[in-house]
Amino acid sequence: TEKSKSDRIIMKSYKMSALSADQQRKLLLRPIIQSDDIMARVKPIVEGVRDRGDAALLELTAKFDGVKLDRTVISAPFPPESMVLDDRTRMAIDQAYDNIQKFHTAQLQEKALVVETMPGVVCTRFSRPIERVGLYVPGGTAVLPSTALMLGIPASVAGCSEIVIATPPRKDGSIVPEVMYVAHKVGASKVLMAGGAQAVAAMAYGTESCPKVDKICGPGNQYVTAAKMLTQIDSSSLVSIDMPAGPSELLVIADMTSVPAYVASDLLSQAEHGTDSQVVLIAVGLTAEHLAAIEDEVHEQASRLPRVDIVRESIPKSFIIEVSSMEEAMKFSNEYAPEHLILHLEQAEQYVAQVNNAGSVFVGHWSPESCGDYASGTNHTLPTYGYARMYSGVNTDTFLKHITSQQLTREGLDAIGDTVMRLAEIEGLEAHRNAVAVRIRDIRGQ
Ligand code: HSO
Ligand code: ZN
Repeated sequence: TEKSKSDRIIMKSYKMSALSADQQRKLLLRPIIQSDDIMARVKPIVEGVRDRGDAALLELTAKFDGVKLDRTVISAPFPPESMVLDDRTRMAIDQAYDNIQKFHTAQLQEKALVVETMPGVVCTRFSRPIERVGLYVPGGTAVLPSTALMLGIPASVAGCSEIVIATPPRKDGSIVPEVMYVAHKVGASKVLMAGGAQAVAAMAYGTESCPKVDKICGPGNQYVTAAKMLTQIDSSSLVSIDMPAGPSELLVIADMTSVPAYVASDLLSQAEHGTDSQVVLIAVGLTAEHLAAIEDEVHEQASRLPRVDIVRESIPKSFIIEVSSMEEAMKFSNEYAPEHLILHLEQAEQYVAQVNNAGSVFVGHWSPESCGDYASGTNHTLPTYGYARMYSGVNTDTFLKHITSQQLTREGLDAIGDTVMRLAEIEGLEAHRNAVAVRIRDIRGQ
């Protein structure tokens, strides 16, 4: 209605000192991501693809994406005409690619770790790529080549031999050229033209034309997330996933040195992702005028956005908390464990040491989240929903396993033997003890 169109776009606002412990705890919660209802709808889709492969996949793509395809997969080498881009687009993708590749290559620890724990007892750890990986690139209204970069680059840097990129086709049955170009650059072997739970199922179980993968990574809606969780717990698929994904979120900590227009622009950049996006502003010792200036900027900038309808829903669900010290701000932020944390602070870099839980941190007034979303080098596939407490974002290690090895010399075994035999005895595992004892007898000539 006309009225709602002119309504002020405003975040909820609290003062920390006025909130009870219980109210504070409620503000840390996110909306529920996995309802039983969604699981119940996803299960038959996953089972259909598992049991009937490509045929089921084609039916589901017709049903959900409204396009009748005659095949499910495009295999490399991808036709040049599928990735035609204008120069500005290609140059932007190339620069982002180079930065992301630099940062993810630096994460590779190519040399094995070798530690002699006791004389004659050498333990090593070395890494190997996960052979076959499936990368989910969401489609829908938005074009998301950035997600293809953020998943495809670490997979290629890690050395995965089969990279499958799944993304829903457009109405004309084609895949957006930007995603095809990235698929080509990262050395993907296949592009699966499917989205949703059905794409996840195809990669988890394999179909006639889609290879079965060992790990599935990437963000997605609730159906995609539900399918990832379902296939992961099904031992017959033998597949793992990167992390549980929920709606995007951002927490900004701002003090009096912050620029209202910058703060507002950052909040909105995250709020435009979806109606369920979460944005939080922690205002540290701001005057009423400064806070009002930020709120005005939020309203004015939001009103001019093409995605204002999304922001109109996400911003009123978001909130501001006024605190009087950085200590309070950091405490709340660490408890909230945001996917993204922006420090709009004087000497912001001093506070990085106090960050314990966050997916990725943006330090100072000149570091908008958008740079990390697209091109600076860090990954944008990050833990949401408070999972930043225990998960890392996607990184090169996501696509590797670490294998350990050990080699003992005769002297090494002699030195450690009694310890192992005693521990085996305590556990009542005689065969374990014996594996050492038969050798020790020879060494010690008993
Ligand atoms: N902010 C998103 C990533 C993204 N932004 C993709 C733009 N494109 C992850 O939370
Ligand atoms: Zn973003």
